[in-house]
Amino acid sequence: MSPSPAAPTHCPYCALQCGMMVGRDDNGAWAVSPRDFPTNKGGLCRKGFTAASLLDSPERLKRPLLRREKRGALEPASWEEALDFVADKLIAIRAASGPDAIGVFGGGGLTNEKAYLLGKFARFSIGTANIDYNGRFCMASAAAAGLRAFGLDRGLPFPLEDIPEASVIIIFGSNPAETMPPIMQYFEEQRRRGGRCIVVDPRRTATAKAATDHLQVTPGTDSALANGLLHVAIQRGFADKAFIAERTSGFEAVRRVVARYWPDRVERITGIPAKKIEEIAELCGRAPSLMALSGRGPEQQSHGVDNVLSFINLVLALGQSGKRNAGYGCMTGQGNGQGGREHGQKADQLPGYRRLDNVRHRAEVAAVWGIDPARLPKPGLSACELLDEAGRAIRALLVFASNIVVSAPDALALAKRLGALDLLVVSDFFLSETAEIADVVLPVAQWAEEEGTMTNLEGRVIHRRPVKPPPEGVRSDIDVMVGIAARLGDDTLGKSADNVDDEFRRATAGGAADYAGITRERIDAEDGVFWPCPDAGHPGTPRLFLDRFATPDGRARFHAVEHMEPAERPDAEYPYFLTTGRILTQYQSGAQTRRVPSLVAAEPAPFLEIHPDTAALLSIRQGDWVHAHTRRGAVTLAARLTPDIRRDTVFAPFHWSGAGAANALTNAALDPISKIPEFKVCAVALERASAPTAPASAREILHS
Ligand SMILES: Nc1nc2c(c(=O)[nH]1)N[C@H]1C(S)=C(S)[C@@H](COP(=O)(O)OP(=O)(O)OC[C@H]3O[C@@H](n4cnc5c(=O)[nH]c(N)nc54)[C@H](O)[C@@H]3O)O[C@H]1N2
Ligand SMILES: Nc1nc2c(c(=O)[nH]1)N[C@H]1C(S)=C(S)[C@@H](COP(=O)(O)OP(=O)(O)OC[C@H]3O[C@@H](n4cnc5c(=O)[nH]c(N)nc54)[C@H](O)[C@@H]3O)O[C@H]1N2
Ligand code: SF4
Ligand SMILES: [Mo]
Repeated sequence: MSPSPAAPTHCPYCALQCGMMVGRDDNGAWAVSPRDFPTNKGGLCRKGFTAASLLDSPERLKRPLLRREKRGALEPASWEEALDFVADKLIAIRAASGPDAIGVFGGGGLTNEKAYLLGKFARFSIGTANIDYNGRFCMASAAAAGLRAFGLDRGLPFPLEDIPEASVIIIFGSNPAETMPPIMQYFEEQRRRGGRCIVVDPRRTATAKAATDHLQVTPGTDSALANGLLHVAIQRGFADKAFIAERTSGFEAVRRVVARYWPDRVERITGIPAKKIEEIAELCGRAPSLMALSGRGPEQQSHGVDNVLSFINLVLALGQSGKRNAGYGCMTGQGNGQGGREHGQKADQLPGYRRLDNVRHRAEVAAVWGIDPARLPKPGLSACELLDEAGRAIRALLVFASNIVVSAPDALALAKRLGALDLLVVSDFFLSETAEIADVVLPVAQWAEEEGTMTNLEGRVIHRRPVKPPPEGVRSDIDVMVGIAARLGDDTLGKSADNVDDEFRRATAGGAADYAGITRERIDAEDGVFWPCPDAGHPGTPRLFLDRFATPDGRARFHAVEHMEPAERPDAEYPYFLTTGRILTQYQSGAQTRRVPSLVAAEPAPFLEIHPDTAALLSIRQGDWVHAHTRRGAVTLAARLTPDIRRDTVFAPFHWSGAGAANALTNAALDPISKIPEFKVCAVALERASAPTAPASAREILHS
């Protein structure tokens, strides 16, 4: 095959949405080359570079698979048979148990148009209230905190180009050097200009090493740290009284609470020396411009919303919000983690960041759909609650773009719940671990075979362009939804799908996340357009809150936060903290990146990071097998000794399944507001093991 001209598009993976060219190389294989786009400035990480190799992967699903007998094997089926099978079951379940017995689970990797249509498919075609998505595992705490404090949730309220302009940046619980490598260009530039960058993380990560300061906190103590910093800053007279009076409300309660977080006490909670807390507070207090950026570290906790709010309090009290080159931002995760949470695949939400419990919002969306607002269901169950009801109130689950068997917390319990369903349907392009246990697997097109828009971590809407047609036998997620809807008696979803670009933008018009003016032509001409952008003449909004916050009175709101312990703390039986997260060369559940040979070669197996002193106490040497167990499950992992982690903490990446699946260990304790699970903190016991335990696949758990 001869090389084909490369076409411009974006990486399928993370929220940076790096620009790339995709075409055939001299050997006829699909290949990626970097493209100069404002987010990545020509940079790409190894995952992005190798993404196109999966387009022609021999493991690609090209025919629907059907489990005709409950305990039988998955066998090839025609599309007609597979969709008929799904629809017949759904109709029977709906008749017996009502529409809410059908759950829909979406993903932050879906385009805006697909996320929009999935919400309509669930609420209108099926009529269920119960749709939620994997973003609930991701930035739900930051989103809830942003809504509470600023009246609006957009990951970063400013473009990346503002980062180098900030004089001081606090990165709390994010490791972009591994999770978004090209973004480091902006932090490096900030340092070159003499800025200070403080990383708060229990591990001395690649990001911490690139920073000027590292605060190696005890897991689960970010809010105590933020309260301590604010305590010192107020005591030293750095509170911005004019800003607080003019642009905020609720400061007094925060002042009272943080008065009790004197540095010695905060040192005892966080492990950060009081002197260091004073130094950093002074630095923040004097900073001409301060940014605080959060990642999943403090967010994926049972007090995730409070953790974020406590840093927002610091930024607000110092007058470092609602102006250029300053403010709080969340570094969103998945490719469309941002857009995916704005357009209706979240349990409480309608397109345009509208709310299902708001009468006006319901009427606006119902008008676009041409239905009576009463036909819209009430808010449904959030992701973990939905999965917990599987096989109980939820009888059927349709999964689009998530590999929950690997990525949800307390995975062994989840596998049992999924096994109790009457019907599990998975739409994917690979036989993920979740697809493996499904009753029906529907093979769909990949990123470079479809067109749509995505919204990156800055709120910049970008254009995903098709580079090649999908392989024969493969359909799109949209075809799947339309095919099922039609069999359920809804012929209108097909019409919506034909004009989904247009209908989607109309459905957002007038909402907080207004995309009405964001056409693909504009995106191409302007390197993306920032929402809100209500009409064709509007320039888009790279910077939010400069004049006013998005609350009804225009003021940002303080929230007094008391530091609270995580749901589980180390004790005599389970003496260490376990935290989980990511490594550079693997993506999420690994369903994609564990199928890329060069990434597998780089990091072939899961491991456990452990401090050499801790390892010595347990007679564990480099590379030894370690049996790690919690109140929920046990795994065996190879020990990776590193002085970069706290002595009381171990770290496991969650990209693998089977015997090394980190989520067999994690705690599904939820934040009461965001309903995010506590992936980042639980208590674990460790012992040296002589051999790895046999891998327990979800399929085996189900049938044991
Ligand atoms: N290589 C790679 N890149 C990715 C992804 C991937 O899977 N692989 N996934 C994408 C997605 S969906 C997301 S959400 C982002 C996530 O991006 P990040 O938020 O950067 O990733 P994590 O590794 O989950 O967590 C960040 C850090 O939190 C720290 N941490 C743990 N507990 C605490 C705590 O109590 N307090 C503080 N302050 N820190 C703590 C961990 O040590 C870890 O270094 O990455 C995106 N990019
Ligand atoms: N222990 C622990 N667990 C975690 C986390 C953690 O830090 N620690 N982080 C959590 C976070 S932040 C996240 S975002 C989740 C992510 O976890 P998952 O939701 O499992 O994310 P992926 O592994 O990306 O799974 C996406 C699946 O959908 C497929 N897919 C991709 N794009 C499409 C598409 O357009 N259509 C369809 N139909 N399929 C598609 C992929 O092949 C893959 O099988 O994991 C969470 N789990
Ligand atoms: S940083 Fe994210 S968007 Fe960029 S190439 Fe890597 S995975 Fe893709
Ligand atoms: Mo995420």
